[in-house]
Amino acid sequence: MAAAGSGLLTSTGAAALDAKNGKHHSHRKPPPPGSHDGHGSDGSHSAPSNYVSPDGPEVMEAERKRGTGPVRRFALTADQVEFDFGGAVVDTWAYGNRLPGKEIRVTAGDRVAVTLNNRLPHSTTLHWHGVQIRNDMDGSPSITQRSVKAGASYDYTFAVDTPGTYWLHPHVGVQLDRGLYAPLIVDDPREPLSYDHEWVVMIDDWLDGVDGMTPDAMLAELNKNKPGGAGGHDDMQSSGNRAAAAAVARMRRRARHRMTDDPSDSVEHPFHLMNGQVARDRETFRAKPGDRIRIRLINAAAGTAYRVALGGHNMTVTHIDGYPVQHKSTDSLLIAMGERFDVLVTAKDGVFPLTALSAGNTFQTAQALLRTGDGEAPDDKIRPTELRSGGLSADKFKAAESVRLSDRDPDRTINMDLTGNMDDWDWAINGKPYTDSQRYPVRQGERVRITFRNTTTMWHPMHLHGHTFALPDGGPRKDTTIVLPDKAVSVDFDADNPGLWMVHCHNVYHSESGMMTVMGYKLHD
Ligand SMILES: [Cu+2]
Repeated sequence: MAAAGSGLLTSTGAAALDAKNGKHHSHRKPPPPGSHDGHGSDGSHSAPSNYVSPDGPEVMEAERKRGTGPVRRFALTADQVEFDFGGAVVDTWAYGNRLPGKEIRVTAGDRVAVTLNNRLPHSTTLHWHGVQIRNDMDGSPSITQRSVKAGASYDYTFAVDTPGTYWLHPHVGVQLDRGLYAPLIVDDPREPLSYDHEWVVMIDDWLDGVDGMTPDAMLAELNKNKPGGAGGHDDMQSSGNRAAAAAVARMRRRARHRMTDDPSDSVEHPFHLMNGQVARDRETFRAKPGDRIRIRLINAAAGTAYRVALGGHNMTVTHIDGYPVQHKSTDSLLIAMGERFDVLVTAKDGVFPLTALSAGNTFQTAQALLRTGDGEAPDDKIRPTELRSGGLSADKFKAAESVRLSDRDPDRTINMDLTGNMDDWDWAINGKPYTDSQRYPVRQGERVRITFRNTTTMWHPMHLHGHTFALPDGGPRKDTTIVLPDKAVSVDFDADNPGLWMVHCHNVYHSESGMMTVMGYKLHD
């Protein structure tokens, strides 16, 4: 078992190891000749120097400040399993024989100790989405750790000091689009909200194992047009190949006829799941009329934003991406990949559909039921009228006063132009597809602004690891924000968590095709 935080991992060593394990990188464009980025043609590699090491003293100092509460132990086994979605049986990968994986619930101030057992036929990692974590536990392969090899185990240990709704998933390839995800809930020891029940709801789009498709086959198909692109995916089944090709062709056709710049699905998924179930096998949550229910909505999808409503109810939004917002009541929400919304509802008497409508042009739904009384369940394809308003998005909210980022001019502005197009699938940041030696420098103590400018015709939910930025004008604190086509979004944060941190689109088919980079804390001279 690899010892976490052993102090032996240098970024150079990790990169060299990753260079040897180049199979899942084969879809990437090679770096231009003479480029300082990326691996040399002989496989040699020089990691940028003068950056904080993921397990360096600066990282450990930041971790010490998060406290030394009790250690809570968990084990997760990533395994090859079989699921049945309303009669469609698929082979896939998941954390145990369940979907989503078993919830990890701790209290702010705790230390978390999770042993990952990897029974997959591929290396993997765990990433703790939204957690301001110590850098070497962040799960970014070849940046913060070596990937955990097939058959191996790894101990993740870290303190959590901020309550909220988070989740976990791998950060290797397109594994997120299998069944590898679970909620991570950090309770507030001084919880200010009062409610009778809590309902954690993970929404997901699904293609793995359907018609022989796999996320890797889909990624290869998407990257087929790319110069120097896919090839070498010799393990693909041909039926899966054909299914992926047909889905990609439909997606590109739809994109040409799209009427709006709304977040739409970029990669077709035949199933949409709420807590691991298709609508036909929907989950039922039971409560009493008048009960107050806190629903924690988590979009764990690889490529789909959802409009979400609870039929017959208004929802009071209390938190976004784990952080409190000024409460606002709405009939529906728009939730991008990686985003979380906590809402309070007061249950009426009857049976009500909690529906997630895929925000693309395929109009599929995921559904669960809230049942507080007798009565017939609504049709599993019903679309509550509450969805008609289109869904309130996170940018319409303000941060709660307690978590509002202080007013301060940025010490540093990083411009990230989101680039690429749907036909070439050449997604990148500032025109440069991801390599693990990229660094956008910041220094500890700075107020940093990242300006995401979307030059593409697709929308991108941009995610920053290890930090919680603020949207402009007192907007909510977030770790993932929607950037619509032709729009720019500036996010501000304090550089207070040293290390090397991924910045990427949370459409996994965009990030794995290049829309991903690394923000690095410079060492002080
Ligand atoms: Cu994207």
